[in-house]
Amino acid sequence: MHSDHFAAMRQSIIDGAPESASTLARQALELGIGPLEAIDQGYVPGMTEVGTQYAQHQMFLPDMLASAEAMKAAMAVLEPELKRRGGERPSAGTVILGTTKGDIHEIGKTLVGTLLTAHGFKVHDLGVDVPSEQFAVKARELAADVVGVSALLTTTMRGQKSVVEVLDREQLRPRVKIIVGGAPVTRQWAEEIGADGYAKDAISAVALVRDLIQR
Ligand code: B1M
Repeated sequence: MHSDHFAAMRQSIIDGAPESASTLARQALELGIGPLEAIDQGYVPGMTEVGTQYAQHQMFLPDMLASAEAMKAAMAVLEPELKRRGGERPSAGTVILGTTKGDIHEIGKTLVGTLLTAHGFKVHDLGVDVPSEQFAVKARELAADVVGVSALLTTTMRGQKSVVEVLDREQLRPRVKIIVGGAPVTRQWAEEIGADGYAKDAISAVALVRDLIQR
């Protein structure tokens, strides 16, 4: 029904056009398009196309950066709405979130945090390029239930293994559960490094965290 609108959203990301991305996000809400629907069907496909074109050398680093800015402009409109729809409710648990050391990709991790917050979890986002030890320090300080580690580069995935090792060494496990995610991450990798769970996207991350806390 809204396919033209989704196509325009996708194009705003490919064009690296923050103003257009944010205007389209506002219009989407006015048209009754859900914020998650806008992200999934409009903006994320744009990012996927950018990644493909970058890999094929049809786009370069500054283009990818401009696309990320456009994505952030859209998210700035959609995130408050996602959180608002989640509403106020008692905390379902505390989650520490961050992207591994050496990795500055933040969009997917931030989306995971937004959805967790919208579903009643208290989220402490450590940001990007986070040393493994910092996950452990915050988990202890906030008596966290779950630590979530994102990695977007094959080279920084090993930072997820390092977080597992540090939390083991600090004897924070098994009380604190560890989940991992990010484009190159697989369930097999999660099992191999001894993480408690893997989520392929932000929606399944919410279900996974809920499941791990209730277990
Ligand atoms: Co980068 N980059 N990048 N980049 N970038 C990728 C990841 C890449 C696949 C592009 C490509 O070559 N096709 C490639 C990685 C190759 C690899 O290692 N396999 C790549 C590269 C090579 C690089 C640089 C090395 C480029 C260079 O400098 N030569 C460099 C590295 C910088 C660094 O981190 N040290 C770099 C830089 C950048 C920018 C800074 C320009 C920018 C990031 C800006 C920012 O975040 N503020 C950027 C971008 C935008 C991308 C792509 C195009 C898009 C990533 C994104 O935001 N996707 C990406 C290509 C792609 O993924 N198709 C690419 C949208 C987001 C919603 O999806 O992040 O996958 P995603 O998150 C999803 C799931 O993965 C999951 O849920 C999310 C929502 O559903 N998920 C989790 C994520 N984290 C989770 C955690 C969980 C659970 C689920 O639990 C804890």
